[in-house]
Amino acid sequence: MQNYFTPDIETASRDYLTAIQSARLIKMVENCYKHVPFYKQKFDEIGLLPGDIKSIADITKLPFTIKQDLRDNYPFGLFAVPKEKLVRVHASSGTTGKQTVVGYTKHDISIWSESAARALAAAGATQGDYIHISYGYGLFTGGLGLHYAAEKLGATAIPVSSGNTNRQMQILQDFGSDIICCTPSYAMYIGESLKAAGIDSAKLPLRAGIFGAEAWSENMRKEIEKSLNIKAYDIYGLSEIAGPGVAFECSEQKGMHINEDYFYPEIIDPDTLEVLPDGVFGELVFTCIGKEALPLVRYRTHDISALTHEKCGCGRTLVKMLKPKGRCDDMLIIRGVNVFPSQIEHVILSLGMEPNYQIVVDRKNNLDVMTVKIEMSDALFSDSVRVIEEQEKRIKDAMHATLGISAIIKLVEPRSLPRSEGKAVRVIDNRHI
Ligand code: DLL
Repeated sequence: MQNYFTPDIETASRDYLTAIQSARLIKMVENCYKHVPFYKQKFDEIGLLPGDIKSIADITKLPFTIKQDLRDNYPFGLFAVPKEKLVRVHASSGTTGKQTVVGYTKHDISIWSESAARALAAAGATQGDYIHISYGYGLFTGGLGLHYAAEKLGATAIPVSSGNTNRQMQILQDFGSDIICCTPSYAMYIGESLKAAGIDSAKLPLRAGIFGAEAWSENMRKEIEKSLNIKAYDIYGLSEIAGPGVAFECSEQKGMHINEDYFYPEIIDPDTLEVLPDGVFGELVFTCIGKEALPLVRYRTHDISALTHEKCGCGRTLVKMLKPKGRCDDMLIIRGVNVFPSQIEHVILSLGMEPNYQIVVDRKNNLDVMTVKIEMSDALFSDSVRVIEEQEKRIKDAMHATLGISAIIKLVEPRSLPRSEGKAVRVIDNRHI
């Protein structure tokens, strides 16, 4: 039996969806033109008037938006509503300490919660279920996103947040969580920890998990399903567009249905910017056709995916995106946190260190571990071990303050890191997911 949250939309005809999308796009473009000076200027530059957009098919006439546009207008410059209408802001990491700030009106929180509630329902959640939320709460959208979704569904949110795995295990047992939401790597870690503690996952009521915020493979899915004795569902989202719930997996586990009545997707060739047909992988682009506070036009996600309108066995007609294959920029996702190598470089240089460094990412016990190797100057190298260790600690603290996650800092001998004749190889990602 399929469990839909909004069956009228999730199983709507293509014509009906197109009509909704067209009406919302027209309204959104007018809103952007009137209330976001950045968009008015962009539209003026290409001679586009809101009246030129008559249906969703006209979307290709609109310009793209990129992350840098959000940074250039930091923090609230792209908001289309006055402060009084905002009820929440979230933020994700930026390159030089500047975050990407996103805002929501009451209406925006409502459609985001509805979108993520569809994800919960698709994973079989109903009223009366305990939803164990181990995504981080805070500026990151994961925790609060699923939290509001659980409440919207009428289920019970358990706001555990991330970390403290012993407490997670205790709650899983004592409260009898039915559905868990966290990053897939944390799910693997919880599975291992249960095993190590001699707790049989088959005896827990837990029956499903909703995992996203980072790329994960089919093999990881199998491992998680086995170790936690559950069915594992993928969920996709990004803060700029809403947060978790932009797209979600159904019981077919073959791609994620996009909430396209709110977030209109396109796949483009990242080089030519041409729109690509169904089934062809390229860069995923979203237009927020239902949002008030931050209505981004054709936002380039840098995630590589493909769309498919093929009929889905679950009965949903919402278009699906295939599992993201990676990114077309250099952003790393470490324990669910977005990290740009340029942020790390900024910290290193601001502390007066040499500009020769290498970032190594490993996965140990199913957790991401980041090591930053930095070459010492000859002067520092000839100093005592104690001075070198103090330096390492200083960099570690600064790195933690900027990135929000800890890294292992290793100061290495001068001229010991490999030199490259072309682009420097700054990142070695040993995670094979
Ligand atoms: O990660 C929102 C989220 C929270 C999604 C909880 C799912 C669950 P950001 O921190 O802005 O937002 O990071 C967004 O994470 O552009 C992708 O590169 C990556 N990502 C998110 N979900 C998936 C997924 C949240 N299911 C960036 N598979 C996105 C692969 C994902 N990558």
